[in-house]
Amino acid sequence: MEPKIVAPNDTIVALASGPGLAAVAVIRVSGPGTRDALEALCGGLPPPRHAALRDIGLRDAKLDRGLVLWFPAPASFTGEDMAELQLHGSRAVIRAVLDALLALPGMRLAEPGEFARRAFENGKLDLTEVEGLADLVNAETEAQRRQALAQSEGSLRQLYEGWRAELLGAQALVEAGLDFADEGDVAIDVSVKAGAIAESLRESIARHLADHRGERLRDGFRIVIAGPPNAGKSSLLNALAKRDVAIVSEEAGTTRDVIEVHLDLGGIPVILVDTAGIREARGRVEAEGVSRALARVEDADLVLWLVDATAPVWESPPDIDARRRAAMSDVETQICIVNKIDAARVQGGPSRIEISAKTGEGIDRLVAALQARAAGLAEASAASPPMTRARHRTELEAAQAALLRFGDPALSPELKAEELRIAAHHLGRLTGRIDVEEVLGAIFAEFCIGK
Ligand SMILES: Nc1nc2c(ncn2[C@@H]2O[C@H](COP(=O)(O)OP(=O)(O)OP(=O)(O)O)[C@@H](O)[C@H]2O)c(=O)[nH]1
Ligand SMILES: [Mg+2]
Repeated sequence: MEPKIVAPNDTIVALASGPGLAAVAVIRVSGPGTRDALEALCGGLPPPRHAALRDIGLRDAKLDRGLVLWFPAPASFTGEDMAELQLHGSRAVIRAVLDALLALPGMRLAEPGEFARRAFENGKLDLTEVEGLADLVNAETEAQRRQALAQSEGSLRQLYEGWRAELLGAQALVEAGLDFADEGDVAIDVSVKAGAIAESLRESIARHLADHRGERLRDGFRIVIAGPPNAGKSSLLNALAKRDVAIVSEEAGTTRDVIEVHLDLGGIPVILVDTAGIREARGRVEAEGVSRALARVEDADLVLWLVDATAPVWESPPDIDARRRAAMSDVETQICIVNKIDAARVQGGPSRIEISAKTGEGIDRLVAALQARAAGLAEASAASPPMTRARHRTELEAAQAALLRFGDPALSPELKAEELRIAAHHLGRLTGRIDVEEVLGAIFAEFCIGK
């Protein structure tokens, strides 16, 4: 990235570790006043990038003793002069040291995400790396950690910058073709070359857009439990969550709302959803419940269709137009489950799993099947870095639309060059090379520690 050096006058300070008691707390300082702050409170500058044990406080008022790290610009996280103080993690120590720092001229508390923002503005990180870092700070499962770490280290930046460079190359070719319009052969040659680049990019972007795994891994893989009333859906939710989340009763039509539980399934984040039993509803409230259940089934990554072994007929799942799921057709999207096998003898079937939510029989097998599916999801996304956010999808769709218009043979070379410029513009917005001011606030707010 081309570094845009910004030199705000104020120096920012913040507690970088979470609030609450801890053995050690970390306070970070960034900006031009960092050097003076270390001189005032830590007895001078330690050697750069080496931890030094120091008394911290004013000469006549020692506040704590801790490790001090000094990172002179530009080799720091933000690109500015920076320091880190590792203190004892009590509220009293943190308060006293923050107050002492804030009493220095030009020092103020950082806004949420302001360290990352300065790193971005100084060209230390591109926007996808900032997003990866925010995801890493917020990661809850192993697969989320892996994906966020790769993104924070530039996996998506490299991909998108590579595409943008190819687009700019194709644009240069088309523009060169305009200059050689009189020399027919040369003009045709460059236009064929540019066309080939654009076509191959269009295919790469289409493949990337069809891959929803990164977004699922970031937000949670949605598993919806659905089936006729009284099949034991809420009992299964409770068994999988290992706690009493949903009301269970022998009355058909107990669950009317949608109930969500967040689970870590072998490192994969899962949103497990319990729904109202699907039947001809009796009354307005139940009808609303059934319509919500159907909407969740439509939107699910995986449906667990549950039937009751003791029921005379086993209902089939509703025939739903799962448009979005069709995009992930390489992953199986439904598992049929027969529940209450403790109460009725059932004939084993090849494509279903038999369980008892009551005794726990078969639950291990179901969990193993869900884990295998979830692991497949995480593995596939390790091959090439997938997009992780709606923001990426929006920009890539706009780039793709421009590339499609570029492919129109009736388009003049001038307009073709313009379409390539538009596509490159959207890729530039992905990495934050091009004006993205309106999205920055929301991204940097994700760094709110301890929210
Ligand atoms: N014998 C037996 N009973 C079960 C089992 N699972 C659930 N039940 C019972 O079946 C009844 C219905 O269970 P729920 O979990 O409320 O069923 P549901 O599918 O959520 O029902 P609705 O919310 O009304 O659609 C309750 O009386 C449960 O105790 C099971 O594995 N074996
Ligand atoms: Mg229920």
